[in-house]
Amino acid sequence: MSFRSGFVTIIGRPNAGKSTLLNALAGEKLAIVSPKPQTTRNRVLGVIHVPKKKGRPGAQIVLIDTPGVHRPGSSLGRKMMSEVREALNGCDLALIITDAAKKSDDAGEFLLDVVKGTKTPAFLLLNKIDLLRGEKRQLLPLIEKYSKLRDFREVIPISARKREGLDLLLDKVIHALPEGPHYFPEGQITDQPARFMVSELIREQVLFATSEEVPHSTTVMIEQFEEGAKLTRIAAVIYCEREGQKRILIGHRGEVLKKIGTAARIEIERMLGTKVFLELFVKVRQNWRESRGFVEELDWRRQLEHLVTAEHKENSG
Ligand SMILES: Nc1nc2c(ncn2[C@@H]2O[C@H](COP(=O)(O)OP(=O)(O)O)[C@@H](O)[C@H]2O)c(=O)[nH]1
Ligand SMILES: [Mg+2]
Repeated sequence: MSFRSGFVTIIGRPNAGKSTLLNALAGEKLAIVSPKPQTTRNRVLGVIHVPKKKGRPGAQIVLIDTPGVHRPGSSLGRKMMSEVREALNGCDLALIITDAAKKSDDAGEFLLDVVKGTKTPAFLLLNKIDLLRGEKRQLLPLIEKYSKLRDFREVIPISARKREGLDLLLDKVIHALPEGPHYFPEGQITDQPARFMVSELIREQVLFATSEEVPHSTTVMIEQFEEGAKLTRIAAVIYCEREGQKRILIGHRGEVLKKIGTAARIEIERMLGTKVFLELFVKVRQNWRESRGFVEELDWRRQLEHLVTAEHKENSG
């Protein structure tokens, strides 16, 4: 049996458990997870290296976690949905994931359209079965609804959080993949730069510490990132859209910001394996979500381009 590899996109509504599944399969925290919809704003890539075993070839699965599928209402939303379409086009397999424990499955026309509209081979994953308490019959209407839209190669009940059904899923995914090369070197598990993952870990703590419109109105930009052998110095700006939100983020006597900073620092230290000195600032940038230029600036792929161009200028000037 020869080596299998391919790109596998995880698609679903906000909160279905896409990022939880990515982290569970990758065995590492690559994407931040929260109970709030639209936690994931960018495409997140996780590389899973699967050793060969009896009856199964070795494989490399390049998993792509996407922002939840929703009807976009802003520049940020449009950017998120174009990330979804881009990830879906040209991948080898799509994992359509739904929250099977939700009373009314509001799949959203938008998701159904996306599912219907692609010819990419797909699995249907019924997630959160740990919440069903054995009442698997509840799954039948869901399966019926989705099966009307298109053919699914497999329908697999899972619990991403409790890691149920994931071995079976992994086996099925590998068998659905074509023979292929190692796309990434052994040992590489993501394409996200540490700098970006740091900004995500800070944003995750903002999501936990705030509510209502504040999480959606917030974004994080890293201003300083100096990695030393023992200590990493990081300065980051949390952008929000209004003065009132800034007051909430800072809190009485700076308590909220302090809590965010401490919790984020612990997570960042765990990821980087060094001590971290973290400085956080809060700034207002009105309607940043509507600003195409700013939304583009937040994209780490764009930021990388800037870094490369700046270095190039320095070297040549
Ligand atoms: N009970 C249960 N909760 C889950 C499961 N998978 C995800 N969740 C929770 O659902 C919420 C949304 O998860 P997340 O991965 O951020 O969803 P995403 O928006 O699709 O990426 C989080 O609170 C998760 O802990 C599961 O299998 N069982
Ligand atoms: Mg997510």
